[in-house]
Amino acid sequence: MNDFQDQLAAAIKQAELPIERKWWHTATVYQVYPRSFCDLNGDGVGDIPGITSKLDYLKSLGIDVIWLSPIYKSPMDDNGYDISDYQDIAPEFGTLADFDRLVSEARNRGMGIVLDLVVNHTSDEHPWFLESRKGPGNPFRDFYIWRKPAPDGGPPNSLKSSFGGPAWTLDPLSGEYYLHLFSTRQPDLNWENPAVRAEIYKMMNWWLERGIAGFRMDVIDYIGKQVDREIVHDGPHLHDYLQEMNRRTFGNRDILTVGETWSATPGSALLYSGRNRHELSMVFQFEHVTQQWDEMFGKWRSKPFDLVKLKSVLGKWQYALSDDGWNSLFWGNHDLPRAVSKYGDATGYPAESAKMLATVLHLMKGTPFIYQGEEIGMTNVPFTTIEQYRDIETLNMHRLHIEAGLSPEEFIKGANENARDNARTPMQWSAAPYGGFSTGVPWIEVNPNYPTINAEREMTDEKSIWNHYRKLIALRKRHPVIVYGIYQSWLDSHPDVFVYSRTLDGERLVVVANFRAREVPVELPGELRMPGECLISNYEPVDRLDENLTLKPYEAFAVLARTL
Ligand code: TEU
Ligand code: CA
Repeated sequence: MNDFQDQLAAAIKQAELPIERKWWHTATVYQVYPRSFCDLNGDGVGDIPGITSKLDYLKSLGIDVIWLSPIYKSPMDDNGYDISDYQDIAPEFGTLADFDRLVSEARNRGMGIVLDLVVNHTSDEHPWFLESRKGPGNPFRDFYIWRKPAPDGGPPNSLKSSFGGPAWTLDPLSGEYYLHLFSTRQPDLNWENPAVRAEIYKMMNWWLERGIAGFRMDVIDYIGKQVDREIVHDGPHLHDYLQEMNRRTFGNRDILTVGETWSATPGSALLYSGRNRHELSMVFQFEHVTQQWDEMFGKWRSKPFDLVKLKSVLGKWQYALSDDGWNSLFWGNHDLPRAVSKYGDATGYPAESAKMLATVLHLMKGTPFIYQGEEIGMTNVPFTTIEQYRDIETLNMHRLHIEAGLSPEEFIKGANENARDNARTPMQWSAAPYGGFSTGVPWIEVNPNYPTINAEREMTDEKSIWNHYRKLIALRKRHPVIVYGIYQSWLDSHPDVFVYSRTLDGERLVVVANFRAREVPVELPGELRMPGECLISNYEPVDRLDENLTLKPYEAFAVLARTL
């Protein structure tokens, strides 16, 4: 036996330990950004009845779980991530009755609804904050984080807001500063206050009683913050709070929970999702995202795409959570650019590269998340002026960067590549006006490519991106090796090609993907060369892994072979 076989045998033994199988291991999640998904009443804003009207669409794709970005009552300073009432629905999205109907119609089709839990902060219009700002002595004062000014009258310390500028705003009423790690209208809750935690748990139980299938937890790595020590993420009590939350809310229910944790490392991911931790099902980690950002200017100045690094980051997470914990798998979400624009070739090889990316992601170990429109190959939007942008982050950053001397053209170039607005243009349903999203003028412009990129067209074409996603989702249900197989990467330093295998119960699945818009020769390692069954391909099926392959532009396929 060579080294590789030894290692593999050991790993398989580990994996065959009785790991508790969960329904969400085989599930595929679809993220809906309600504002931009489907507008049924023609006011230009997507709504809950619109989502309900598309359940059959999602069912036919094979989706099991729908994660809704926030639908709660909100002044919409950050499109709903600023909540003014946790137990009501934003009127532009509908009513609680609309929501209950969505849950039951989804359940009728075997699908669950996951809500976005935004409890690091509220809106400044939340009644708790309205009370809190009345001054020291108010029973709600300690629901938020207030500090006296520094001796010079400035902010208490140097914490910064993600959306630019200081994280502290002075409230003239009491002469104290409140903390907001996001916009000035998103004051941070004080998790050190047990009364805050009790209110949150009560609210979570109220939604659980309504039959939801889980929570996606916004910036959950921030709730243990200790502001006086300028500790924001991974504070000393973060995991205590999560264990308490688990115990007092969803712990005895079979739901899916996923934490948004930009700070996660493989080590902390095991704390969140390890089998005996009683915290979350899994977290979103962002290392493959931030690794593409500039060290100085972050996402507003992109770096050339580096496949070797991408492979090493994704591989690191696959290995780290192979025996314990669980990975989430995603390319995009409502905060990120469109996957095909970021990692593929949206102009030269849109369909090939979108399918390649889907293949690589969906055949890894973890729960795949599809961001709305990704399944039809939606791309970044070519806005040319700042007036077309809507996102508070883009607008704030525009102001700050222009003040700092960046030219407007340069800013737009960065925004074209990485602004959150790219993900938020309306879902392109058809070639009808406004892409079939609405009969009225949408709140943000539709991507002008909707006549060619739209769901109606994708669904009728057997070779479409949509049908490719559909196949991948179905494969996961049919082949345990995709769900539980041991991950092994190959050709780690190859600059153009991603190769990995998954092994379980005498089966081996090999995934080969070309990340370039040209033909790439590749020499496969001896262990991988064998005949097998092609499960999926974005060109002609390949049923033999030979020593020397020449991959077509963005070619990707997966071959399943028996090893025993
Ligand atoms: O995002 C957390 C977050 O840190 C992002 O603002 C991130 O820094 C940015 O998108 C990257 O440029 C969550 C939500 O997903 C986001 O939509 C909210 O704006 C934010 O929290 C505040 O709730
Ligand atoms: Ca509407």
